[in-house]
Amino acid sequence: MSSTSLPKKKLLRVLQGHSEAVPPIWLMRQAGRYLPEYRATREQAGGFLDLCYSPELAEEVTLQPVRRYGFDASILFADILLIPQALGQDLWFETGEGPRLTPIENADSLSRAGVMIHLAPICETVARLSKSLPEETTLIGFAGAPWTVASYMVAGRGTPDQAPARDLAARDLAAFQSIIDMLVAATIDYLEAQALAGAEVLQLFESWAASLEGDEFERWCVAPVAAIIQGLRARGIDAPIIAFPRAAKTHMGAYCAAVGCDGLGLDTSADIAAVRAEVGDDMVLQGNLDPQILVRGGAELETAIADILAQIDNTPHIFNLGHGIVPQTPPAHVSRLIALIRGDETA
Ligand code: 1CP
Repeated sequence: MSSTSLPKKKLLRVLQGHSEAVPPIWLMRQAGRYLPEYRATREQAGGFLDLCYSPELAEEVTLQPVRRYGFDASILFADILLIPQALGQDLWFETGEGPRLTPIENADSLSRAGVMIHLAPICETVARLSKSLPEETTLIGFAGAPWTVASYMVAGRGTPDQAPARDLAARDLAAFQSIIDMLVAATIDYLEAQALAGAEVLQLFESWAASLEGDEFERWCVAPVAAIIQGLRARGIDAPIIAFPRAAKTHMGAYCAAVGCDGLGLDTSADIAAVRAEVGDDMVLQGNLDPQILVRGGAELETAIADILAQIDNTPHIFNLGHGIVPQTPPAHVSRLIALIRGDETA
């Protein structure tokens, strides 16, 4: 890939296929409970969903980690489960337990009619951020990939193995397909709106890719993500798109070619050099430091970072974790991580 004028933002340069001596860095869930200022704003909002739907407060928590650490990117503060709620499914968060939805078995009770009205506050957060972020910081919008989102819609909660969704897909393929189709259409509208509001990069989170293999992986993980990316391109949205099929048991070269992503997120189990050999020189990779090593810090953190930097070796790569940062992470370890990446030995 080449371009006549290189983007000013480091993350966007890398997403055009350029390697950088010091890779750009951001962390999944970089706004979150490990930061005292996040906990304070969440308290002020009243609840997690109130925080997501308040453009002013969601903007504030998105900016907090950028202010504190100077990350190269910020990710919109929202959640992958806002789409089911926008489609008409009940969603709430049980304190200390996570999301709950009233389980569904088909798309009969869902409607696309109000989706973009419901999600308008999220697009307003994006618009505010595109004005308030520092000029070197890239704004990332996101959505969940349909299989992952549907797994919560069918089970009504997070599950270790996504058995309820796998079971529905096996029992009543047409019913499950109707939920996936609804999600594909709504996600294209939603990501298009985020891009038009100012999101410069889009990421699709497929957190539960590991529960499907073979034809089922093709049908429920590959085809819907390919359809979303194609749909966005057909509408003229040219923002780079990062797909993150966490722990997928598939050939990554084939996955990238089939979905048409510009970047690929790697979970903690991935071997960067082996994936690079599979996907070729142009695909941008992202990840994959173990969030638990960031919790422990010390010499182990230094070794793990040096190891990743050695494997990146002049290829287009975005430094990140292999999954979201956990609430137990000491904020000082994040400062240390950034100093080590950027070679600032005084930190
Ligand atoms: O404050 C709190 O207690 C809520 C914790 C929290 C946060 C900070 C949740 C609940 N969601 C979020 C924000 C969030 N979620 C972001 C914001 C941007 C950032 O990264 O800083 C993003 C991108 C997500 C995406 C998300 N939500 C995913 C995909 C990534 C992943 O972690 O695998 C998933 C699976 C969810 C669902 C969800 N939302 C929240 C929780 C605890 C969960 C997981 C529930 C489960 O599986 O049991």
